[in-house]
Amino acid sequence: MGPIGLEEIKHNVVPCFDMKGEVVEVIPFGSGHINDTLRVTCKEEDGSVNRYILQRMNHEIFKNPAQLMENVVHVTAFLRDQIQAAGGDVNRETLNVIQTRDQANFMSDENGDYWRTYLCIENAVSYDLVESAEDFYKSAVAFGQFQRKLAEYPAATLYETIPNFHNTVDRFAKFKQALEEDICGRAKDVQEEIQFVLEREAFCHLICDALDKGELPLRVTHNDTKLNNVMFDDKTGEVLCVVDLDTVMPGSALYDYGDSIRFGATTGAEDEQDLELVNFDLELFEAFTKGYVEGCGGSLTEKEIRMMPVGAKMMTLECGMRFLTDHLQNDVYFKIHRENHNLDRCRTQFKLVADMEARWDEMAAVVEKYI
Ligand code: ADP
Ligand code: GN1
Ligand code: MG
Repeated sequence: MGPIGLEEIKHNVVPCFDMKGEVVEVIPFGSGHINDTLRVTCKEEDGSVNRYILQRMNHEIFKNPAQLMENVVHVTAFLRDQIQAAGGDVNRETLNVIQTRDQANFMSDENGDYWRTYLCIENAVSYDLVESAEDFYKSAVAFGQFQRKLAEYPAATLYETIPNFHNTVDRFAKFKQALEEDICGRAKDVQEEIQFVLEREAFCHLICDALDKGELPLRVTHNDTKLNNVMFDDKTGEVLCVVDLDTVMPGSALYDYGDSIRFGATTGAEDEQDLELVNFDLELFEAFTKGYVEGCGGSLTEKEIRMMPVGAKMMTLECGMRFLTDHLQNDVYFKIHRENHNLDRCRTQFKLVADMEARWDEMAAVVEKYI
């Protein structure tokens, strides 16, 4: 996808959506690795301000934007009914799709780019780093509740927006293929990281095998539960909304649980270059575990809870492997902002995996408390 031109968007894309008022500002927004996100501010004649989140969907990653938007529209409608029944605020507690002026859920432009718009959740923030155990705990409750709210969702009607998204065995195979192809000759410089993955091939099977055998239940999960996909009220500090619904698909609760741990139960940022600053944090691990079990409201099975350390390590290893694969493939998947950015990200993930392995018994003891 090409670079983004704000003026062009203002004139060619924004007017296609049913936004209220005159456009006064269009600015880049957020720090997601996949879509291009903008915030559009409009002013009405009476002075009231309306804000929207406009996104250029990454259609190299999400091959079928129409199916993806169908998922999002159906899932958000389902959530909206529950929020309404509970007397909540439907404008702030779920994403709301703003249609185009001809009532479509997204549009494509002459460059072949796909666009969609959400109502901007007002007076809300998301965090790129865990600032307190309390916030992390709250995000855990929110992700647990999110999964619980979707427990009755007709899973068979959901499109798989990225096939095999958290199939770690498949991720391993794709990593090996990228290694064999080594299209930009980077493999020679990352031998230590490559060995780290190869030594853990057997581990990659644990969740896939348990799902195949029916030992773990398939649920409707979010699949991308990093902390910056949760919006907090900027005044009360309470969680308002889970965003980034592009990967809502059938999956394991361990994916949601584990992905949050990999991003949040650490003392360093995902792309920290000084690995001494990146340590697995057992206190944050426990805060999240407690919140997630509570948020799921007793719906997790004993096996799911026992396997939580596996989920945490699996999602961390898988993500590191995905960053390394992208580094070997010349950075075509995750957005990068500097040289070797994906390699830096890979290294933090592997540092966390190594820490988890060293503290495995302590992790097992923590989750045991919540069975
Ligand atoms: P990506 O897939 O690239 O991660 P996201 O959908 O997560 O894109 O959006 C990027 C960021 O934009 C989020 O982390 C969040 O901070 C912010 N954001 C997304 N949707 C909204 C919304 N409806 N209202 C306010 N902020 C939002
Ligand atoms: C991407 O979209 P975003 O930035 O919330 C990625 C996740 C990774 C994460 C790593 C669709 O999440 O799977 O875990 O980056 N999303 C997709 O930070 O691939
Ligand atoms: Mg995101």
